[in-house]
Amino acid sequence: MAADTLRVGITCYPSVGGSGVLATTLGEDLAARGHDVHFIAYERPFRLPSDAPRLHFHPVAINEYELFRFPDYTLPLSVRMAEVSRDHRLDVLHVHYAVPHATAAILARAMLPPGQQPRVVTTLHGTDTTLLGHDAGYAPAIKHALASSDAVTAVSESLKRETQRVLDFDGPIEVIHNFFAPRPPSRPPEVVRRELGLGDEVLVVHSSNLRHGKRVDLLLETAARVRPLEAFKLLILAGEAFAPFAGDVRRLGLTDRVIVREKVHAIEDYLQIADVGLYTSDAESFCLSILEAMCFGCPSVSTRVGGIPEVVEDNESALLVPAGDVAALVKALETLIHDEPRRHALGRAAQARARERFSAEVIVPRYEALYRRLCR
Ligand code: GMT
Repeated sequence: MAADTLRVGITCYPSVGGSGVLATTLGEDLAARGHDVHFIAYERPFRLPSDAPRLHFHPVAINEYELFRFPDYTLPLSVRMAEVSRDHRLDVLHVHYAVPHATAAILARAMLPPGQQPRVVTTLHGTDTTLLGHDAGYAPAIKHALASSDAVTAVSESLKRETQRVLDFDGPIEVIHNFFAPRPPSRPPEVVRRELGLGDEVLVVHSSNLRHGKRVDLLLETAARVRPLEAFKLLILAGEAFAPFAGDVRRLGLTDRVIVREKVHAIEDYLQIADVGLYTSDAESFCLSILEAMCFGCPSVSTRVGGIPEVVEDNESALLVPAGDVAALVKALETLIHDEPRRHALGRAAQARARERFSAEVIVPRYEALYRRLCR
């Protein structure tokens, strides 16, 4: 192994979600740069390739004992983290999302003798602060895990400020923005357009886990108020089942306007034909989905919340409107549907911004530098 090779353990939520996507992409990129990367989770992260050199996956087995009403993940995870750290002499354990990953990493480190302890890096992604940080049953444990980490990073300045405020945390937090490294689409654009039954409509895309904060109600209401309805189709790339919203689609007269694809792996196939992104969230520490669209020259209409104004500039690479303002969302979306030159200008600016600020080439060396600083 080369002297400058790092051995990095990564734990994330392996399901469809921004933090898991970011962690997986980071691991892939670190491996491509010659580092040894070990994923530790209850399931293989959904975008993790199975054949890449230097990428390893260590499953965490969870037993369900009759004795316990709720199965415990934190302890088996910490034991697996300690085993992998010891067996593969990890330099760094990088955990994405504080609960319970940071707590498990702190425990794993404490289980190992001093010479075998990895450095613990905790990356905050959003709801670990903005939701759980408000819960008195979690906040002290989150704050303890952050204070015990060797380094804490947040995916936006906005999330850093929220973490300081909500958790009253005064330790150092380094802001390292998210990045996205798109893979080449697996199918030509015309094949994907045919699959979706698209004619010359503008394709509006929304990609999320559909949780409450994404405000799918506002997303559909916005779509229903756009005129003329025939000018666009709305493609929803759903990380979770869309069934709970199917009734709203019918009620709003959107049945022939909305196309849904659930748990899509080859997201690039659809992003390559996307014209406008639509995001109506109440809160968002970064919004990786907006960045994913930017990488394909697709500008978004979005609410101006959390870290989104760090990702895009209003009127330059996106149109931002106040949270909850459906009339403003409709107006902005109609503008981009009908004004093709404006849409393309914003899209070009969005793509350039994604390359300059949020590419793997820019962001991954920041994590590498952090790991090296901690391991000196
Ligand atoms: O959006 C979610 O609820 C999922 C969550 C996650 O942990 O996957 O997303 C958070 O992390 C993403 C990656 O850093 C960010 O792009 C999202 O903005 C953030 N979500 C929220 O803050 C609500």
